[in-house]
Amino acid sequence: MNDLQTVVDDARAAFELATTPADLENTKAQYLGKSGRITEMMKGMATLPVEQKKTRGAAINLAKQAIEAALNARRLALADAELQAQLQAEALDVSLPGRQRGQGGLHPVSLTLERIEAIFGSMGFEVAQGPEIESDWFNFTALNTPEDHPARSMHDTFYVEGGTETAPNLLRTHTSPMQIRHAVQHVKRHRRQVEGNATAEGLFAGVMPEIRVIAPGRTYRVDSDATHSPMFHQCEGLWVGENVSFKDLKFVFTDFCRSFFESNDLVLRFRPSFFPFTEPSAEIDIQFSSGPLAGNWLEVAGSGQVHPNVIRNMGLDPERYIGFAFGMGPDRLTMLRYGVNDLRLFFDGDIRFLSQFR
Ligand code: 2NL
Repeated sequence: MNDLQTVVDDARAAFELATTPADLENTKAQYLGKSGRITEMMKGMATLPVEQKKTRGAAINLAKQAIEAALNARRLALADAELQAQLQAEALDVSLPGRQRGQGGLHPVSLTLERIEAIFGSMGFEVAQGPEIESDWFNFTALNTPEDHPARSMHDTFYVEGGTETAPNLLRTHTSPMQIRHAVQHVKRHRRQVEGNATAEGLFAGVMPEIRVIAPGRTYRVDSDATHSPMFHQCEGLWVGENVSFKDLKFVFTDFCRSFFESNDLVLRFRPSFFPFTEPSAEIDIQFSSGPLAGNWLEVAGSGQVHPNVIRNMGLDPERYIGFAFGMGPDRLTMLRYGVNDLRLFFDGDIRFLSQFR
């Protein structure tokens, strides 16, 4: 019977050495498999006399049961170890601080554009929209810009493929074309309404509602240094009616600047200037009475009374309709408002800079 005890001891030792379930099942085959040691011993009984067969068979069975018990115990132990290892590997440290969700925010120039829209909105201005790829007519001709004006050269303007009498072929150099488009639509709509009411006592048969609109957006010029970016923002404004004068421009723009900079004692200066689309024209400077920029005149916009040719290109009679327009740079307004000294910071996309405006 000693040989049986040896097999049982060997099996127990071998099972202990198995470190994975697959390992264990291979080891099992060496004892309980088709040609395993227990199976071989059973085959070996064939030659024994009947009496010995009984006792030998019973003893082998006991050994087999002992091996099976050891096998099952080891199976459970390995499964448990495997589970423990998995739990260990997937363990969560619930005491660690959670991962913060990054909070987005508007770009500083977007904040300025929203601010401009809100202030002019409160004064009854609509916000125009329009394409960034424009035609020569809307960008230059309609705005009374002469054929030989330097702004029209390849050197100053980004031209794109194509371009015919009507097809768009340049990146708009200012947002004025949006105002021309808006004005043309405004005038057409009014004419349709007048025609529709021609026989009835028309609500619209008389005076055209005033054109009062701002045009914020991206603009493009061939220019790049510390104070110029090939893409920059502009916001223009236009107010046209039968009796809109330079004093309205002064009031509207003063009110705007004081709201925008939250400074009621801010003063403005209108300096004579020239633009092809306005006559007379003026640069607008502002001066703060306190703060780091106090006492300096800062140029913030160009402006003027809309040129008669431009009024005509809107489809209106310059003998009857008159108005003012202005154009300013939201990028520069943002720099002034927040004390930013390099324009390029707005377009580098550095999160350390941008996150300060959240
Ligand atoms: C500047 C100069 C200006 C305008 C823009 C304008 C638009 C229409 C008709 C007439 Cl539809 N004028 N825009 C007028 C004067 C100046 O901008 O220095 N902008 C940053």
